[in-house]
Amino acid sequence: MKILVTGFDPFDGEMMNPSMEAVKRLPKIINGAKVETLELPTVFQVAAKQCRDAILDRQVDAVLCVGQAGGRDGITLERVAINLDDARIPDNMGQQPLDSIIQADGPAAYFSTLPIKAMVQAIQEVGIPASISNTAGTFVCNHIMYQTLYMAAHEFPHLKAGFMHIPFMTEQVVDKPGQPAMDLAHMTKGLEAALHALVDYYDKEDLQISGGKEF
Ligand code: PCA
Repeated sequence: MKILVTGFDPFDGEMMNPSMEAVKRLPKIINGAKVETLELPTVFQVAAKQCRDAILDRQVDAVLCVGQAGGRDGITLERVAINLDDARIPDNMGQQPLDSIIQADGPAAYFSTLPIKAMVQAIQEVGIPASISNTAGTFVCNHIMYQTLYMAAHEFPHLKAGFMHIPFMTEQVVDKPGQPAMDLAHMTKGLEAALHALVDYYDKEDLQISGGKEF
């Protein structure tokens, strides 16, 4: 089995993006699965095209895209991606779509096809805070999750796909008093635990446990 794990380049004036830093530090094999990694630009459409090229070139069975969600205090597995781009800030190419449908013939939303509850539980079991999130926002992270699930629905029926948001890493909040952060080693360990569970549950029903922290 082969899993593509992507991270993003830095955006919004940051020097680093913890998603790519964590992805770079993953082992090459997790729970018997080959781990392929890729850095995506924080750019609408371009990120989706590069992700599609990698899915085709590397013939992967699953894709987990990872991104930074500054302000969150734990690792979150996203449940849903919506068919909308609505950018608070310009992306890394200066594009700022507003209230823009991603795919005219696509559904309003796609649910993650990854075993998100099992992944949350696996992260918690290694001692790292994790929960399900019910919004991936409306910036490039929601965009890539929606686009990847759209590709899976239209071109790659075997492919399972989903998204994980991780907090700022500690170095990023030195100048942001009061903002939550996690150290990179913990985020990498949590990501690895989640991928371990992805392999265990790839062909199984996800766990039916409570995984959210919102009402
Ligand atoms: N986070 C952004 C895009 C890139 C990233 O790491 C987001 O949450 O949309």
